Amino acid sequence: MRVTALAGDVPAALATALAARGLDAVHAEALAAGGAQVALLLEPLDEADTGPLVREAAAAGVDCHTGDGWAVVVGTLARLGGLARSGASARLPERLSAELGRFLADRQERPEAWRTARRTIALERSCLVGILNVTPDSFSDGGRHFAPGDALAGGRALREAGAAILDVGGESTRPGSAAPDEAEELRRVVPVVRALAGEVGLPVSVDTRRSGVAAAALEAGAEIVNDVSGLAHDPRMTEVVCAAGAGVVIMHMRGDPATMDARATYADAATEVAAELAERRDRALEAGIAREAIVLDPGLGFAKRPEHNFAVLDRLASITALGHPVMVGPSRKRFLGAATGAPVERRDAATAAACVAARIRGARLFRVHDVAAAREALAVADAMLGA
Ligand code: HH2
Repeated sequence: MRVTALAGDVPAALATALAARGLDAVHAEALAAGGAQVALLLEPLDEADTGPLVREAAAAGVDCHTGDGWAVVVGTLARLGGLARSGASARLPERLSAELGRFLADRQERPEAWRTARRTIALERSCLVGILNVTPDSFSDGGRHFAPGDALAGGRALREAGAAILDVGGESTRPGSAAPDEAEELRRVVPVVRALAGEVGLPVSVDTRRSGVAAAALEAGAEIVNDVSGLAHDPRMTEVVCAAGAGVVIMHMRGDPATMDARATYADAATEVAAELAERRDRALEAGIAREAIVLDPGLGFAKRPEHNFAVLDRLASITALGHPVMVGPSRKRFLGAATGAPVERRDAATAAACVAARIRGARLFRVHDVAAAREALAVADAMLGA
């Protein structure tokens, strides 16, 4: 007899091994899905809930580690599903089983598409989002597309390079930057959005924290709002997104670009970022934004030091488990310079590498300056992942 390891971290490995040995494909996939090992952190937890949780987890064959106000449960999806049962056969107090059940149901979502105000964007393959900053001061491409004619040429070049979405921003959000006033942001963004939406033929996203700018851009033909504040900056933003049926990127940040660096303190960056993003997502859903319209983004470089960005990238599963497509924006950022020593104008290879790492960890959308380089690297990852 020979022992061969199955690739435990690759969902297809067990299903393929079983199917290759004669099990029918549906049965093999169901067994592989149910057999996947999952670890979940439950917090904050009432003291009164700890006893039943420990007891019922043991009965369900799920490992349970508890501490002051928290628990970690580790088990197969099938066993965790049993633990989360509600109704007459419930094992846990209702408030625990309901939340656990909801989380496991979301986790099963495999979002392969993104609904915007004008279409549905397929996400079976990596989707490249080309950056068009119409700002005089963006950290890597400031000033380049400031005039509308230049922006249009820039948009066409991004399309030729393989971009599927164009992201137009009129405010630099580099650390410590000051925001332009709203009239100035509108002047920069709206004519460019109108020209791109009319003439380039790709979906246009507007990168703004202001509802007034978002509304004007949507009116001018944009169909996605990319809000780096995660809908927290402007209380009217959610309403504007809802009214237009726009796609929305909810990104993680703490504070604002002027203050965020001081708030880059985490005991465990990956779980804290995921929990804070989940809270923002929940608010968006409660306010009526459609589930299929929401993309989540960990906000690389926003209120994060290099080690936090790498931890978040490596543990992107904490965010993909929320059941939405995930976007990442590593392009030319400082944390890549920290790893490579390269200055901002020589970070496109590192950007492509970060995109591939994120793709392997489950990201589907990649916001980059150099679309051609990232696209080529991601084509290899897509082929490997069977997309
Ligand atoms: N990063 C920047 C701006 N917008 N949006 C999303 N969803 N994700 C990101 O990571 C992200 C973003 C910052 O990068 P850039 O636009 O290149 O620079 P600046 O803010 O200086 O214009």
